[in-house]
Amino acid sequence: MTIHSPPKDWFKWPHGHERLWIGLALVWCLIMFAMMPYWHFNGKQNSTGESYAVEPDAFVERVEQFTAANKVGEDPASGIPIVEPPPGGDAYLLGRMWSWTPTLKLRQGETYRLHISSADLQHGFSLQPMNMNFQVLPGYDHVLTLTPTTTGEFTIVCNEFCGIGHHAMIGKIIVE
Ligand SMILES: [Cu+2]
Repeated sequence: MTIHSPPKDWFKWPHGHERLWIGLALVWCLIMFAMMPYWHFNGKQNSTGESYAVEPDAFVERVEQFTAANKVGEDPASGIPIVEPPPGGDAYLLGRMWSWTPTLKLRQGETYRLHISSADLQHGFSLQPMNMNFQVLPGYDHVLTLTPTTTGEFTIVCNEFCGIGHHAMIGKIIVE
């Protein structure tokens, strides 16, 4: 079998419907591109972009201190502490293979500064059913300014594949 190279004049400029579809795809790309800055300034569920460098061990220590100071209970099934941060104050959430800790108990209408980081590798914070998604990286304390507007139980799933227990990496935020 021989491989033949295409004839020298193989390229034909798009024409007719082909041109139309390329044009539509290009316009759609530009709309999507413009939406990125638009949502940054007008979206209601955006990150404020506030983040700080932190050693993973130091963050784990902060989470432990926060948990010890504000613990109100424990999940009977998982043993994960339930923590109620002071209204209007700082809350901490740690992602690690393969859990989210602690379970946070928040109050509707109060604004919290939620510090999120990872103890090991990259995880994804995905709050359901709100579908809010943020990257969780070791070495970065990512601060989200959060004001719960609805009460109920919200599930945190990890949306970055992080190993064999990834599917079981489920956390909880309770809003009362
Ligand atoms: Cu994960």
